Amino acid sequence: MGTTALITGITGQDGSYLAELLLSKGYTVHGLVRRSSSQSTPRIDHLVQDPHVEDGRLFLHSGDLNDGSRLAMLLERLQPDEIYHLAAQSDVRVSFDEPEYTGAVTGLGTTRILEAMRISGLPARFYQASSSEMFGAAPPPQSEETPFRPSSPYAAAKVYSYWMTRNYREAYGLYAVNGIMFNHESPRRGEAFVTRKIARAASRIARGEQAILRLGNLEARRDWGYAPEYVEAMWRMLQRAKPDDYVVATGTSYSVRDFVSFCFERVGLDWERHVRFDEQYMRPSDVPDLVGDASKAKLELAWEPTVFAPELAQIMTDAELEDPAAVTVR
Ligand code: NAP
Ligand code: F7E
Repeated sequence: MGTTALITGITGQDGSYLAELLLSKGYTVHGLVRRSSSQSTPRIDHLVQDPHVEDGRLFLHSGDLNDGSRLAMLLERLQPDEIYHLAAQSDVRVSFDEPEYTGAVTGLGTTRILEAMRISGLPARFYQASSSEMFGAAPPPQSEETPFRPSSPYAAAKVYSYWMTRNYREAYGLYAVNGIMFNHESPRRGEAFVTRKIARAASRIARGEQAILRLGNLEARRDWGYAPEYVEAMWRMLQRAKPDDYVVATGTSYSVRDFVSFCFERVGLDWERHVRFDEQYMRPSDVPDLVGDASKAKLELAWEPTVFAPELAQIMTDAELEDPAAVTVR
């Protein structure tokens, strides 16, 4: 029997790339999908086979992070060797509008899975999708040793999940790790996140389908990497003999303004003629500058990024230009 993995958040950006990676390694992959009135699987439709075909290795199960008994039942039934917990309310701006919901899903959702593991005695390895947002106002560069100073309900919920993951490792001996991932993007990035919003707008403006791009804080700096490379780091973390926590980042930082100029340059336009400031995209508090120090991941996981923000902007803009309708399935 090969290795079996459960991915929560399989319909999201990272879940889709991770499912591809694990299937390519011969895994059997189970994915948690929450109920929706419309299809939420466009990022993984190319992986889903007819359920009647016997040699399929990808299986989808309905379930929600708010439903602990369903999560416990699925763990009991599927007996995964590895659990990649990627599901979350992941939009920082939305977390200011919906702080209680964000805490219930992004925070308590993690505890529900860890507790189901503890009670059942399931010997699975657990990956928690921790975030550079947890560093918040802490000055760069940020490493595993940097104290957290969360600046949003999302970040506070992720800090809670980070410590619950560590607590279950230290108190109960679970194999549970935190990947502290800095921003990572791709053509599959959700359309509300700033990189995708910019790449999409640059391509639409170049095609004459849009006139203006409205943005909030152009000065914020982020350490932007390429999502397919980051899911490789997640997998490597769970292959180590001992569980530990790792920062995953490029070590470079660019402003939102820089990313705008990269995308508009790609389509041959002067961004200053098309971008307008819009107050509605400002946050009650924003993280000013994130730059990760991923030395530990380099040393212990032999993981290194190869795609940096200028090339990432090109990849994302080109994908929008080629086939905007199909972009989320690339
Ligand atoms: P994403 O595209 O927003 O995907 C989030 C996933 O969570 C989706 O599959 C979503 O399902 C699912 N989900 C949300 N609420 C749920 C609920 N109540 N029950 C079950 N599933 C639920 O996020 P991503 O960019 O792939 O990120 C993956 C994880 O890494 C997240 O935890 C995120 O917070 C974290 N993270 C991301 C980054 C980054 O730069 N991308 C950096 C650090 C950490 P639907 O498809 O139905 O919405
Ligand atoms: O914002 C600024 C905004 O929403 C980046 C999530 O994956 O990464 C992501 O969180 C910056 C912020 O990502 C707009 O104020 C300006 O300073 O793309 P974002 P994020 O907040 O960094 C972390 C690591 C995660 O863990 C999260 O899950 O861009 N910004 N104007 C804007 N942002 C958006 N979304 N839209 C704008 O119009």
